[in-house]
Amino acid sequence: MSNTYFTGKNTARISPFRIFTDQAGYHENARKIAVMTFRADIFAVIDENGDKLYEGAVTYFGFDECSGDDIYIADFSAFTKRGSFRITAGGEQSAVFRIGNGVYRKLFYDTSKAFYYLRCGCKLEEKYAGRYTHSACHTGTVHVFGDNKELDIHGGWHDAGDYGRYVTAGVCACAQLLYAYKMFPDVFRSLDLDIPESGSGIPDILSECRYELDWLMKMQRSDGAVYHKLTTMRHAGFVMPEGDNGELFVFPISSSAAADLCAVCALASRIFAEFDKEYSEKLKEAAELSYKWLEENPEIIRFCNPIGCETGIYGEDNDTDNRYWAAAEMFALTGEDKYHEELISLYRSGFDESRNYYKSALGYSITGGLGSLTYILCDRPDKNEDVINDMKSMFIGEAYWLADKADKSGYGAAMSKEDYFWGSNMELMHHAVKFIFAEKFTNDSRFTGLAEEQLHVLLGRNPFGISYVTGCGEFSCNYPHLRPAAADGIEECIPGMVCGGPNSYLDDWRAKQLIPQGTPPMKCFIDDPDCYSLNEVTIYWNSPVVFVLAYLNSKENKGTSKNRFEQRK
Ligand code: 9MR
Ligand code: 9MR
Ligand code: ZN
Repeated sequence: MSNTYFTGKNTARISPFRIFTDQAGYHENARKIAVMTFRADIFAVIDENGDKLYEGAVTYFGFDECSGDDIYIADFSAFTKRGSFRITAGGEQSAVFRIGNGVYRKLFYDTSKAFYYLRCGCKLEEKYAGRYTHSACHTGTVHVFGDNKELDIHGGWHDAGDYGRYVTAGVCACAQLLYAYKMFPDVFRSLDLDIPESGSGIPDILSECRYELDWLMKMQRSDGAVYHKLTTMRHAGFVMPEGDNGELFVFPISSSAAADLCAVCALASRIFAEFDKEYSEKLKEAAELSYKWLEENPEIIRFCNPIGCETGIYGEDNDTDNRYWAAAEMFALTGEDKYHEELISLYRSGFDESRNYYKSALGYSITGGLGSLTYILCDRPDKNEDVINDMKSMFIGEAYWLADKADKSGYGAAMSKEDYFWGSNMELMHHAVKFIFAEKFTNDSRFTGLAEEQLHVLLGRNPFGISYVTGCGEFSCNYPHLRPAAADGIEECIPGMVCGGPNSYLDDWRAKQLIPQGTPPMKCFIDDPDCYSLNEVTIYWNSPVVFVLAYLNSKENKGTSKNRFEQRK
């Protein structure tokens, strides 16, 4: 019997390279470390003709706990020539990588463009999608679960490898993109994503966010409550999105969804004010409506899957962080005292001690950090300086703790064993984002370059020498748990998709079958489309990568204003 849920493709490949580098490359003045797991005395940097351009001594780093590897290091930081190179040592070589300006530009384009490929409810035309076209999907009537009502709600991004659309997940991704824009507007002003809205005078990343925001606002009820998700009862098999004909439902409301929707609409309202007054006003009204609903419903309303529904839950057992974030965004937008007071009061006494870390977490489920950052960064004259300083020390303290982890890791990852759970690459990238803010808040050079180091791990400097972003590098993920990728018959996966990464809990049956018990956490990965707890993709794993790349590109622009942003190639 054929099981449509199982591709059964054997896609496991072993890297032909045994020296691990970032496969996108390195800025010329960056610290440049390649990692190897075998002993050699010297290493060399070679160019495309195989000519040796630099030599150095290999050093022994020590044993790395997360991977179980003995680590040897090739430090070629002093090599600053621009071009394409490989590292060689002991008869082995690395994948090709670049050094110079613009090494992350194509990736910035691809990871930002990924959201377009996940658009739901519209046709993806060849003009914008190249080979990855499909006709409009999920445009049917939507039933309100447990009610006789029907709604016309289409749009938004597919969440992930599945075709569900979930409010809290969508909000998180959208908010992180909006923050990226807010922090580094320069790099987004020149980022043309080749989407239908390109050339409208609004930065493409904002138009992409608007596609999601429009859908999110449709998930809001007229009383301000917000449906938690819109999916079929069960996940589709490996079919193209337009082939998923299961009946669509919006499922019950949750207070996290209402608070998150309020927060992202308030944030977007601030940003869109510069481009489209009317839209900004509409977003503000949506935010206010949900905030009012939150005030009238102070108790948490949790989401649980109704019987028979098997799609993602995104359940949360606490909504204080979501309400805190909403208050912060409303204060930033309006400056009104009532939001300010609510924010300060939640900050001071809303969280019990075991949940203090909620105030710095960046989502998807715990969003307090987004609230804290908004408060620190918004320009309102009457902010409470004590609270600001306290919030900053919280982020800085955490970043020092993460920096220590990075120092101890042979691969330079600010991760401990426990961090390798479902979506560990999100954790890795959130840590990168924390280094970026710590650098901004302290000017301590200890943080400089640490965000980049995390990216290097994502892009190939890891025990498999695999780049976890599709289409990036000679050896990269190509078989993610992504329905269109499995169904479109095209060998090369849509580029720019960030895979979840190693997960020591092996949360799906196929991963359990393929990966032996006791495998070190950092090695609990396989690029197999059936292992959804390892190599699925989601919008909120892409968004922090876009943030980090925006930061790096913006840093580069500042350093070398002469070098024009060559969009893609
Ligand atoms: O494809 C689904 C994936 O997107 C989800 O992350 C995952 C967990 O909710 O579920 C996957 O769907 C599986 C379903 O839950 C059980 N049958 C097999 C499906 C995937 O092959
Ligand atoms: O990213 C989510 C992960 O943190 C959870 O452990 C996991 C199981 O609940 O669900 C993940 O989210 C999936 C969602 O439920 C359905 N769409 C795909 C998401 C990524 O795998
Ligand atoms: Zn769709």
